[in-house]
Amino acid sequence: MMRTLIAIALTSLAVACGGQTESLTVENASYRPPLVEGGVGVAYFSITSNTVDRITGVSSPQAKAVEIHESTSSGGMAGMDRLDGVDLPAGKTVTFGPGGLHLMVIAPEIASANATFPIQIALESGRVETISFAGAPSP
Ligand SMILES: [Cu+2]
Repeated sequence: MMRTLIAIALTSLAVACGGQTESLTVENASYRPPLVEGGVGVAYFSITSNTVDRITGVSSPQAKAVEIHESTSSGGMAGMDRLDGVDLPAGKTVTFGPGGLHLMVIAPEIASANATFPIQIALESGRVETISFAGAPSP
């Protein structure tokens, strides 16, 4: 009798964990290339995960490196901090945009006009997503 109860408990746990499919929604992915070769570009997007996760790494096959930054201002001085990762709460949109979180793209290859720029986002859950960023004109 006890053994049956345990079996039932384990079964319902498996259903609770496996019943929801992980999904990741990325919107407004835009990329601003550097003005000069070897410079630094910036990428913005918004991302929503339906399960709790964390961005743990960013990279691009077309750049030397990609870093996660957050803009700061203290005592009237604008600056930015480099972050190791960004938490993604379940179902909440996290926005990378001007004045806040952003991706810095170090020494990207110079792409032709209107080409998309690929950036891979690695998540703590093991998921890896490649996002195509739409090129924006240089400022
Ligand atoms: Cu930055």
